[in-house]
Amino acid sequence: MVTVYSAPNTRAIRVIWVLEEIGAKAEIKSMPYPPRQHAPDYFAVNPTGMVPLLIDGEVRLSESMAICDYLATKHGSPLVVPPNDPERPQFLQWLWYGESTLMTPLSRLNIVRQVERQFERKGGPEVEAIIAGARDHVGERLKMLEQRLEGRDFLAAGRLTLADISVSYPLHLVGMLGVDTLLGPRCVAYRERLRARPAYQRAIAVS
Ligand SMILES: N[C@@H](CCC(=O)N[C@@H](CS)C(=O)NCC(=O)O)C(=O)O
Repeated sequence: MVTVYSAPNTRAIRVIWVLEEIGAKAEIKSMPYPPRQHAPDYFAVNPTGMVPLLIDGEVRLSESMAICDYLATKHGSPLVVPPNDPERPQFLQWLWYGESTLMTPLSRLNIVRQVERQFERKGGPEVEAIIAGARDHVGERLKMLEQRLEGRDFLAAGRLTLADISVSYPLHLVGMLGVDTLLGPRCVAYRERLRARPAYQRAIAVS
């Protein structure tokens, strides 16, 4: 059976959501976050200490979207838009946007918040400048998502695909980081639409 190492509120949600959408069984090993602090033995399994990690026989993968693609393709799921489909380019665009363009400034914001929590105080003007820059970038980058969602429920092919599952995580992080005001109305409705899926709710509960 497939094993997935996970922690709450991490990119492992994407993987477990895919498993739930395709109805595939897996053993989910959920650890408190961050595993490097709360589950140091995990370093013996994954030397980066990061989640998610998938083990399927000889196959070991530790990039969330690679795992999602691997699982969905293995099960012949319509979550993947195939190479000959005219919607494939847009599928790829939004799949990568979710883990690169949108995640990059959110990760900056996340790191600053974690350090502030660790030292129990706000940073000086330099730190404030990093926060302001990251917020600006998130806001700018969300505008292209807002535009894409005009007249669409999903990002590509008129159905839920891995592109939506990719973008769902940075949208989750936007909420966790308390910058929801950066979301336009279509992004808010889109996030709600994704969250309303029973498979998503089950994934959140077990991640
Ligand atoms: N690009 C990787 C990023 C994985 C990643 O950053 N995981 C975070 C949780 S979302 C993590 O495990 N951080 C803990 C750490 O760095 O110690 C992916 O998509 O899986």
